[in-house]
Amino acid sequence: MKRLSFLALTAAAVLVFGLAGRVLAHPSIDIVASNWKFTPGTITLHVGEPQVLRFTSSEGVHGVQSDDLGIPLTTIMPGKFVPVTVTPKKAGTYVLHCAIMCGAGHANMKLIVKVIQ
Ligand SMILES: [Cu+2]
Repeated sequence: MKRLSFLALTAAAVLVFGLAGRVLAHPSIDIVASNWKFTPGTITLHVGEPQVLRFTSSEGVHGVQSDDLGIPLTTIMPGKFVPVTVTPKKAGTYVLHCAIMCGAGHANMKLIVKVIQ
């Protein structure tokens, strides 16, 4: 009996925290911009699964934007994280170029987003 209630409690806890986790905190990926790259430079997302991208900068002001992925123009600055929630609709490889002119390496600064099923 004791063992059964322990199991029931564990199952309830897993259910509650599992649901809360899904609702309150989508999985997140930290992405650090610098002169002139994103780290990591490639991320992988899944179709239909919300994901929080937390952007920050270790050097300079940069930006991201993607109409295809529903990412509004987002300024990335040192000292703070900017969360952007993305729910990809279509599989594919999306190349996000830095959206804010940031200097000599700006044209080559990109984040590759792979979306898979
Ligand atoms: Cu730039």
